[in-house]
Amino acid sequence: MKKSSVPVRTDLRADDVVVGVMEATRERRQFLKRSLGAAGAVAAVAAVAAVPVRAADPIGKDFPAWSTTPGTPMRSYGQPSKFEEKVLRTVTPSYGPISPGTGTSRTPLQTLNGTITPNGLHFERHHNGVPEIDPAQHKLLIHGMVKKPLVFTVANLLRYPMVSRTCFVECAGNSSANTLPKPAQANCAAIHGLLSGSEWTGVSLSLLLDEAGVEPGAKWFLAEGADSAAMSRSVLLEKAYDDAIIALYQNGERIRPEQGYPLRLLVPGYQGNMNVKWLRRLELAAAPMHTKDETSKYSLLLRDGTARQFDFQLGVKSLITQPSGTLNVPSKGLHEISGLAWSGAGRIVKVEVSSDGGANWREAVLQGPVLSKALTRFRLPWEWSGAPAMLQSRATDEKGHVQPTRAAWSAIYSPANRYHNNMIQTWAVAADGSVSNVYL
Ligand SMILES: Nc1nc2c(c(=O)[nH]1)N[C@H]1C(S)=C(S)[C@@H](COP(=O)(O)O)O[C@H]1N2
Ligand SMILES: [Mo]
Repeated sequence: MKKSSVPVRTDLRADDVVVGVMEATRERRQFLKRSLGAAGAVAAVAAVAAVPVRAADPIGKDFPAWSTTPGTPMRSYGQPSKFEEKVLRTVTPSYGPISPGTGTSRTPLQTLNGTITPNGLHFERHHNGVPEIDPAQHKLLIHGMVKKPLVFTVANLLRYPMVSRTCFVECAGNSSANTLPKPAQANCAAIHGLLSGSEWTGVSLSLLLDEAGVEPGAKWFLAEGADSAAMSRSVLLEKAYDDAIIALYQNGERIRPEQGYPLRLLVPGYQGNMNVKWLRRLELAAAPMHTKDETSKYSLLLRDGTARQFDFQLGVKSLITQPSGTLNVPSKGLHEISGLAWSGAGRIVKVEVSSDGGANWREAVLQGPVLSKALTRFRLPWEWSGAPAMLQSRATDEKGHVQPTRAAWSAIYSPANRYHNNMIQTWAVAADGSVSNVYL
């Protein structure tokens, strides 16, 4: 005989289950008896469908309206619940009327969970606004030290075999607020929100370069954007043969205008800046080009007064996102500490959490799958006694890099350096549960 398909409720006390089910069953039976009398089977089925069958709600007095009335129809592009309308990017003011699109908007890391950033909440960093590019007119040129210069239309590129890379994109200037002398009292988005994680899909750069035929002696390529900032960066050719792609899709749909529509260079684990959006040109060369975006900017100022240029890879880093700055711990007792860890060098192998400012550490659980150069979620139960606490996380990657303390990081870089801040973050929890950003 076929088994009943009615799910067994295990979340209610035995009394509730028995009473609840019986009530509903009894009323339904009485109702069926009444309506079946003269009308016959077909009419009865129609009547059953039209009249709410649910009479008593075991988890409240009456069923809420959404359980007793039909829902809204389908729509061709979905939106988040209206109750989540406050989950937004933090937009920093633009640099003024000359270029209103220059600036950043930041991912609300403190209100998200998991490891993938919804496309509408991916952080933005534009050096001269978002261009509106017609994909039918956009072209990508590959030239310089190649046997056969090639021009690709977007339609051409869409015909190539594709691969996906699940990885983070982090601006080299992320967390720069914490390189300033005083800790900003702000939330995770404001301090660390130039960080997002996505699955990017597109064409392996090596495939396109092989088609153009790389000349011996070529060691670098210049990547140039089609925006009016003409973002241009020199990248070592090795990266093209490692994991760089020309990305066309972001989390399954075509890349958003803010992320580089119709295509961007994706160099997993490298400075966000090098993921050139609205990509229009790749020029192969024997040496780097020393563009404005890699001389005056995006090179690292060191303690000894020199600058380190072409340091592409982002360091191992982690961050507790819950609880975090301005998010209060509501009560004493059990909470889950959760956050993100990532490294430009590969996989995260360990995240340790301290609640006493680094005196003692406990190993957090890493949520799988743990992917190379991707955001990794860590979690750890935490019993809060109500006493003031100093929460920290410290990540280690598969190459053995350990996230530095503020002191260790500051020993390398000039006080004027704002890039590549991967130092350990400290969130102070006060006795009243309020969380603030502190330097330790
Ligand atoms: N063409 C172009 N590419 C660009 C930029 C830009 O302004 N123009 N900004 C860069 C910077 S500084 C960063 S951090 C990343 C940000 O990518 P996102 O806006 O998709 O988050 O894009 C990079 N690529
Ligand atoms: Mo950036």
